[in-house]
Amino acid sequence: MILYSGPTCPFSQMSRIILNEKGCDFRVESIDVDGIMANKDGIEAATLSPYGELPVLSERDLMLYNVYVVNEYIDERFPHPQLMPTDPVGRARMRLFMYVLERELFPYVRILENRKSTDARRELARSHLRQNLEVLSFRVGETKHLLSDDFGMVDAVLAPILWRLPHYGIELPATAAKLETYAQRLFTRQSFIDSMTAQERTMRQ
Ligand SMILES: N[C@@H](CCC(=O)N[C@@H](CS)C(=O)NCC(=O)O)C(=O)O
Repeated sequence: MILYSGPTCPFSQMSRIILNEKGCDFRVESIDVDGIMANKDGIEAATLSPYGELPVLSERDLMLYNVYVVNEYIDERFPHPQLMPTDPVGRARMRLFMYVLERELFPYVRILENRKSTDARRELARSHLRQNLEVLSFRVGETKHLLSDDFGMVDAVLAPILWRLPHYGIELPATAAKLETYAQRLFTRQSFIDSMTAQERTMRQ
């Protein structure tokens, strides 16, 4: 199994975390989408998926793109530990929550990740992301992780975004203290530590 991954791409890090949680056999191929567009073997992100986006997961003749499709495939292919809830209601709730994150956080993360974004767009993205994270903070605290005590798919989605906040120039307001505590818990998880590239490690000193 090969994960084509951007060395600073938060979406790729989500899949790296999931793979580490599973302890399965995989290889990470690093590709810089914004810069040289190819890795040392000349593999270009644009040729891996129709949208030229990372992450992409390859296993034999299967090529998967879109971080949610990739993550759910890994979760089903390697069932232990299970990162989606076992019951249909729990699974639907988690998918709904992840859809909300896709709508409320991902567009701003993409703007901040895009080296071509203007300063004005970045500033607006920072402001929206900060506000939406503050709202999210009200959902944190009743359980050890976001939706339950167990670490789940939604936690793997949030961890790379929360890790990048200082790098994005975002400081959480005091009202989001619960989110900060939750973030620190995620950062000490072994699958998260092992998922980090050298560049990602320098995003928080
Ligand atoms: N919604 C995408 C997000 C992936 C994404 O935007 N990745 C960025 C790198 S962090 C990318 O590939 N950007 C290149 C581009 O948009 O052309 C997914 O589901 O996988």
